[in-house]
Amino acid sequence: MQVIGAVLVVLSVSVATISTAFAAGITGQFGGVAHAADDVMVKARQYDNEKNCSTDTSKIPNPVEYLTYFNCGNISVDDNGTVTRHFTLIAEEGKKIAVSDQNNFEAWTFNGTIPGPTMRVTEGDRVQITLINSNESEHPHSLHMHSIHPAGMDGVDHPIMPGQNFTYDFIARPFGVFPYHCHVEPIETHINRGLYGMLIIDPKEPRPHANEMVMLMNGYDLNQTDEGKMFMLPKAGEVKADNPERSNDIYTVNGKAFVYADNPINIKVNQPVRIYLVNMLEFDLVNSFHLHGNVFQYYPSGTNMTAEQTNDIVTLSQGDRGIIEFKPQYTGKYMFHAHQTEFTELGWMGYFNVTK
Ligand SMILES: [Cu+2]
Repeated sequence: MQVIGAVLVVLSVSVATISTAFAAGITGQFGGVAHAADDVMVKARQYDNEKNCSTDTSKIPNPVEYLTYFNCGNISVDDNGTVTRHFTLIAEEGKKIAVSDQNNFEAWTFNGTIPGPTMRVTEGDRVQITLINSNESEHPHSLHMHSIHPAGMDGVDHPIMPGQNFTYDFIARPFGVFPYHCHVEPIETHINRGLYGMLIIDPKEPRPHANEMVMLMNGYDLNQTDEGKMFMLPKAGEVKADNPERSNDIYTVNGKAFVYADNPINIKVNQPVRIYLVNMLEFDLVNSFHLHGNVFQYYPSGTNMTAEQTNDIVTLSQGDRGIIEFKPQYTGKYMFHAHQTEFTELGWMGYFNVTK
């Protein structure tokens, strides 16, 4: 932990040094450019404010807070007016996470939570995500994001060894909602252990104002005695024995079973709600979201500003995601849950509490 702390300090010092030096340079030599850069910064901060970005990027949100916790990184603006957002993710193993009131899970985490932080950027931003693999880790890790980027930033070919770090650097595009996850084999283990989260790339023109929240659907196989196999085809003439079947014991949104049944989400009649929905469930082929007492507009992957369907259920395969929008019509308590009864009974269920 001390080493991580030291690395973090070094990182923040160097970022501070660079931005100070940069600010001095632009004010001294290019007053007009500095002014333009300031304008870009003001606009970026305004938009971040509308997006409900947290002012505390090192916060470790609990599952109730996770619903509306948006980490928009640390911003700087260069003399071309490009906004750069810098994020730091720390991969740690041996974490104990309460995945239900009764169960602690032997987790691997990005920044101490399952799922990892919701990172939020704007289309066209330069995004730099520094992934630090803790000194105390026993496995390499990586960061694979969905969306457009060069091969070297894809998190597949360069696992980061314990004690090492790497900065993923890319231009955010297209707008939409994307999962991110560790892509080190056996992938099912690195995912089951908890190394995933959500990246929202917002359109340059803001979506209509709404009460925004994230729901990342996941599960946990509590039996970690068999951690899965590497990709391996059978040798010639060999009949490959089936892997022992792994299955989920607990299903949740945002990491903890029944968290929004115990803490219903307060929303208001006629006030639009927007849910960024991602399915990171491993072992089960599909997951779903069903809303009671209403219908919603659904935008697959959030990559289009026009809704594709009006529905009360959306079914998603592994890694699939989208945006749900609805306006509560009546007051009262409304369930939302997976429309697979087993998933619901094992934790994937919550309530909206609609008031005037
Ligand atoms: Cu990993």
